[in-house]
Amino acid sequence: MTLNNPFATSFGTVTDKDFFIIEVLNKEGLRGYGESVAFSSPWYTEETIETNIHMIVDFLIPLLHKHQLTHPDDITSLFSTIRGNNMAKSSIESALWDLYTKEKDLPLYKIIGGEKRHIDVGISLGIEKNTNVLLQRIEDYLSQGYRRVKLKVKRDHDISVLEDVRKHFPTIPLMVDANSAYTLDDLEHLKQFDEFNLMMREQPLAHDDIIDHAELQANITTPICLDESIHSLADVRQAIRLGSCEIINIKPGRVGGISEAKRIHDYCLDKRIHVWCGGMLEAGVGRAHNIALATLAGFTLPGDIAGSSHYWENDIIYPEVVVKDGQIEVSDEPGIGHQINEEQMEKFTVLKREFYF
Ligand code: OSB
Ligand code: MG
Repeated sequence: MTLNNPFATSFGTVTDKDFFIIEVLNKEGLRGYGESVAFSSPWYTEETIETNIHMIVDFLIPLLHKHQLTHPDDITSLFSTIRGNNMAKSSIESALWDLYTKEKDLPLYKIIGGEKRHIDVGISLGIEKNTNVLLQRIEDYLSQGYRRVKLKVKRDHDISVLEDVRKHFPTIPLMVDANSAYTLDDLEHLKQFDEFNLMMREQPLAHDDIIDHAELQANITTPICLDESIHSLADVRQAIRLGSCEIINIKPGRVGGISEAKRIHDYCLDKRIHVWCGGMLEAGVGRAHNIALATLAGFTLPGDIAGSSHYWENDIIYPEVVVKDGQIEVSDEPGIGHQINEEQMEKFTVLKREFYF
């Protein structure tokens, strides 16, 4: 599907997004849906669409064939014999959560213990060539009510952008995401970000680091938020213990699914660590899972969960996700609370594979 707004990060630009949907059917004909959030190339993590398909077909489905599952929470440990590949795991796990909650005839958000009926959302804006374009886009999203603005930054495209943005918007809730663009050699440069009253700075250093982040955090006042570095609750525990960050961006795809995302949420709530739900430019299925997750009480900060129309001309779900006054109203329908738009799905489908149990 082609993005309405091509998305540029410190690594490159996403214009078209390939992805796949897992559909699980039970004997009664109920269907659950999950979305892989892997990209076509391994710029964000090592996973890709193709590696996901390989993992699912050759390892994860055979595991499911061998074991009888009783609850979606059991999937994390069932899949733990396969190392990593969390996005592949999550696409199946989240589909089974949707099916399980539809079988119970209850919304996913209620079954996982969510409370909020409305969730706060922010907008994540890619790198723009021209600051005036960026300022205009910020203005647009603020006027639609989005509750905070996240800017992508990279070397040579950071301090001057922040100066311009703060000149025009001195008090808006603002944060930056570097997608690992810096190293500790940039420490003196990185200290300058503290002047802009940012809510947080997301993943400034290497995608697989928590040690250097701890050193950086000790030298700056703005909270660090980890994204790429966090793949599990174990990673969160270590990062918190080391002081590598003060905030966690939770993405179900990156941590292997809804269950692990909830475990991280529960741990952080207990430790009074703020969390929020990140995004992966999902289509409607993945977005609906993120919305359900973000209803949990510990999601205290606005998520990267924009409305369908920010991403797509036509989403693959109905109703589409709508943002009103910076909030999304959570559906009370069973499962993920949105139906599949079969016509849209069909239009974008290039390959289907079926597996029998
Ligand atoms: O780093 O949070 C990120 C999109 C794709 C991959 C990584 C990231 C992002 C975003 C956009 O920031 C979030 C969204 O609007 O889905
Ligand atoms: Mg990020």
